[in-house]
Amino acid sequence: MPDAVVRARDAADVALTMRAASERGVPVTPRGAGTGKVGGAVPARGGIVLSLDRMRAIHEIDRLDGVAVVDPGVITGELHAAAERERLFFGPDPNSWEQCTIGGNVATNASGPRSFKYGATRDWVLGLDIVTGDGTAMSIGRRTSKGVVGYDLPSLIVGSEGTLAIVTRATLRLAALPERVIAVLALLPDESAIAPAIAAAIDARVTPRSIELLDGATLDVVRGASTIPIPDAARALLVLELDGRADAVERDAIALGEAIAALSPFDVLIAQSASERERFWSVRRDMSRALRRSARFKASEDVVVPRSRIAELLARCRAISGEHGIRMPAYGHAGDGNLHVNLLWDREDQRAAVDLAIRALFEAATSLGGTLSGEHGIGLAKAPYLALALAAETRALQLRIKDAFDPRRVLNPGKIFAGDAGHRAC
Ligand code: LAC
Ligand code: ZN
Repeated sequence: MPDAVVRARDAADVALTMRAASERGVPVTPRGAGTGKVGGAVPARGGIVLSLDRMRAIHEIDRLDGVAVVDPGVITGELHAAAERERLFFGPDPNSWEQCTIGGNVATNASGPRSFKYGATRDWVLGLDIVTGDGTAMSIGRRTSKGVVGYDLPSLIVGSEGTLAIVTRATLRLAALPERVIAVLALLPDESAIAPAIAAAIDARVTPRSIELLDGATLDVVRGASTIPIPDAARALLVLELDGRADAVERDAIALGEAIAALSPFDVLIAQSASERERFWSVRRDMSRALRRSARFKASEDVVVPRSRIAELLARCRAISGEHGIRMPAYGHAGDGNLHVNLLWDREDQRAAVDLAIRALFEAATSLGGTLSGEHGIGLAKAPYLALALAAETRALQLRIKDAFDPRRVLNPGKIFAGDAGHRAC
């Protein structure tokens, strides 16, 4: 619980709060919609929760510049809709897009299925208005798509999880709205076919916007409830989504389907209608809830590896799962090598085994050339593991950067660096 909550109405409220807190050394935890997965918005050291939920105006959608200017409390889905009304497109699509906010997306460099083609939030941020830890307000970055003037500060703020500055306005890039979207669903006989299937798509000169995966352990959980028949022999499911001009997308979907069919004994399905596309996605979207129902406790991880190593990571998950007696189904954004490995358990006394399994998972991801988080960030939950991914000198440099923005270290203490809280079940 915080000691106080400030619901800022504008950047002046944010600056005033930060000046007062910084002078007195009071912790401030910025908060958007609170949908984050690693406890980033939890006031770990008490103090003030600074909520940006009242700052939710879309100031501009500029067709000619291809730019949106928005408040931090704007819901990501509202920005998608506002851009689409102008036949424009904002790429990032974290799964919580109906609730999460742009400020939180900037804080975590959020992304989702579409990042395979469109990148993460960082790729869509041009400029930011920020308030630093000592209450200084400034504009950083630009409105133009190009610009090389000094250090790229917006890129530094994106993903800094509220530890450097608070975003009070964002200038975002918009693209042209794709005319048509088609989904392709493929079942694979084993996990070693995942990376070749992605390579086959690229060889066919097709860039899907999404390449989503459900692994064999996940399929075992969802098989009964799935709207798509999933044979027992299928050990991986891919949902690939293509977008662009209608005629090109239709041709690409066929080329992609043929390329993947050559690797699988199962039929490749192409969604012919919006409702069929929705049916493919419902298998993926219901995943988290289906897994949640299948055990008393669930922790959801977010590791990333080079996509060629996905099968090895899944094999390591199976070994870790066997060793610690914790079920570990995985799903996620295969095109980016970004997997949500879930840990499912039923008894309180398995907690120690879960912690060992999580550490082993992080060690597996880093040893395969990957890292601790693809899209959720480090926050409170993964702070104890930071040293697995960042060397001492890198951590020291990052803390010196923090001190330049937040000399009293009042902004979101306990997050990213000072890992003193265990990983929480969600
Ligand atoms: C997802 C969230 C957990 O991809 O990132 O479903
Ligand atoms: Zn995800």
